[in-house]
Amino acid sequence: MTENNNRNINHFVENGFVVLKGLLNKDDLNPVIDEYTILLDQIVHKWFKEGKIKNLYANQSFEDRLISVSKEVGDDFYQPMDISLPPKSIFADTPMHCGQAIFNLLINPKLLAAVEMFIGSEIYSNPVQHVRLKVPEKNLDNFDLTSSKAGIQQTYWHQDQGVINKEADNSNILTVWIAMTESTPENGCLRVIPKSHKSGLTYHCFTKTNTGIPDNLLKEPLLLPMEPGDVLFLTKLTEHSSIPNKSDKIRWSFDLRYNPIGEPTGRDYFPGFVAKSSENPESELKDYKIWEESWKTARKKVAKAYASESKPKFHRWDPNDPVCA
Ligand SMILES: O=C(O)CCC(=O)C(=O)O
Ligand SMILES: [Fe+2]
Repeated sequence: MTENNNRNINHFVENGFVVLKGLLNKDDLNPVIDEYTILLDQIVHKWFKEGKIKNLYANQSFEDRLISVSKEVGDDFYQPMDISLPPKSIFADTPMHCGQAIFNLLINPKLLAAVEMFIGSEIYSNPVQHVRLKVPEKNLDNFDLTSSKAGIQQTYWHQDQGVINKEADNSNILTVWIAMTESTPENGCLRVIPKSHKSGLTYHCFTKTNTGIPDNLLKEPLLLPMEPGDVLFLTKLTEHSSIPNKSDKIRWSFDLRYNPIGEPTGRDYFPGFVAKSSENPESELKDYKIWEESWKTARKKVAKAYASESKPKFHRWDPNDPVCA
């Protein structure tokens, strides 16, 4: 283990987070940018044909085009671009994106080598994973921190353990947050409460007026500006949120999660896979089509459960607890 690795692990253990600057480079990120450019083009053409949007915005860059489309369709652009099903209503036709470039990102060797430093060599890709495409706040005409639109607007204060089910409370889940664009105090970077992971699980509220950890339970936050390719590692107990995007551009990131193979993921109705295993390398998934298929199978099953009222749970909190009043 190098001195640098030791320093990073110590920072993570002591503070609950660490940023590995420049862990990924253009060769890692460009295939994802290309895949999302094609994805948006497909969505735009479909919606144009259906009369949902008035223009193709064909000459615009990915980011400008996304902003133009979002001005017409609001947050409808988000779910077809996310890399997971939503933690709410799921139907047989709920869209999501399972592309080759995203799968390659999930199993990126540099990323997994870093993950190994924190959770060991037997690595499971946890299905709690999202793209964040934060549009300029001024474009959001129904901005609402309680509505949990954490994919496209400011994210409320939470611990990742607070937004999964209890069965994974003993799982060593690691959050891996990847900056695709720069992430700044102006465009809505992340903030964390250093050392908050040492105080256990804080109460979370999901009421009409209150979402996430109530302000009075929080300490001093630290802003975390990041450059494209920088990767942030968080413990499942580190309190974090993001600030509003006051800029004119999109703030783009992915957050992935990994845990040691065999431990509950906290969303057992969604599929994960073995990303890396020194003990059993043959069990590593290499084919993104199998990954894509596993999400389609899960969607069918969960949509059926929804239709029959046996809805899966996405957290453990009681909105009537006095702390949420
Ligand atoms: O990017 C964000 O605004 C929120 C990310 C987050 O909550 C996470 O990575 O766990
Ligand atoms: Fe989070």
